[in-house]
Amino acid sequence: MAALASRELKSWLAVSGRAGDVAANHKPPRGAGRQAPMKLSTALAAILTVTLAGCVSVTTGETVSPAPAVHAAEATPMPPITIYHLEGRRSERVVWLMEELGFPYELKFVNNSLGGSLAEIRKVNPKMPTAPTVIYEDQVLMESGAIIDVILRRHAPGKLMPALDSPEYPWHQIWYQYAEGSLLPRVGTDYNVWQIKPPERRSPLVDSENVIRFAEDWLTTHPYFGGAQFTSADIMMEFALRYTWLLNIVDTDRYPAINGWLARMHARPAYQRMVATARPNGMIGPPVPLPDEARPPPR
Ligand SMILES: N[C@@H](CCC(=O)N[C@@H](CS)C(=O)NCC(=O)O)C(=O)O
Repeated sequence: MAALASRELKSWLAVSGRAGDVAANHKPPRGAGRQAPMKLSTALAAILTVTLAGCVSVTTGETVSPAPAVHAAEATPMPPITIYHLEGRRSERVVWLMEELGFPYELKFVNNSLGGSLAEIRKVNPKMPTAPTVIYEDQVLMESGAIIDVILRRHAPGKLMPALDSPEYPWHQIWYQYAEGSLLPRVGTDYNVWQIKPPERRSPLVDSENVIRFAEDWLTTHPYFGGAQFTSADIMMEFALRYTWLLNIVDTDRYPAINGWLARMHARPAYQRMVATARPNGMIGPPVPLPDEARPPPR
């Protein structure tokens, strides 16, 4: 997606024209530092960590320093964070998460200018200027999935993910990783290649249609990607599928379960608060949709 994103940025810069002011929305604290009761799942994780501490490395024979115990069971107060943001892009995931949890955050972006917002990101994260970039205590964080995981496990344990020992947990994890690990790379690759040279037939390998169909099949039998409840897997998958829909990589009418799920995600009050704050002018610099004739017919 990096190449795709860079190409998009060129067209964004070409079309955006004006750079507005850096929007800095400082939200008042809402429920920061709530304590949650210890869950069996987090207790098991702590026990496992303590058990594994002090192992001997098989390859080197050296004693591995004991790992500090995991205190995932107790929520530590959420520190102030600053989210560096591009309107309509992955950084929305972190804003949405904060709205779901009722945690405060500062949001930085240049209104209506993806190029301007990216310039702000470069100031704090020059080596890997991607959105989201998050200032968290004295660290500069990136990778939306990692940021969400850190916030949930440290500051909201037990929320927005199934219990570790529940049957839902493995599939929650699969979908959580699938968004960036399987879906978007294949969609991005097909989009880039098909723009240059529309294929005569579909690849026999897993392609963009496969990864979307797999998600559709899951949603025909489960209300959410995490199973019965809304979880952070839904937050990860929403951008992946919404953006995929904009690329016109498939005929979206063929995926009613995804369409229904997207509508439910977008109706969530926290999602709507995110849109009002983080996408005040709508989708800035939407990607150029693939022409219908550039994609092969469905299997
Ligand atoms: N896997 C990363 C992807 C980050 C990423 O590529 N973000 C895009 C925006 S959606 C970006 O910053 N693009 C700017 C560029 O590639 O120059 C994540 O989930 O945070």
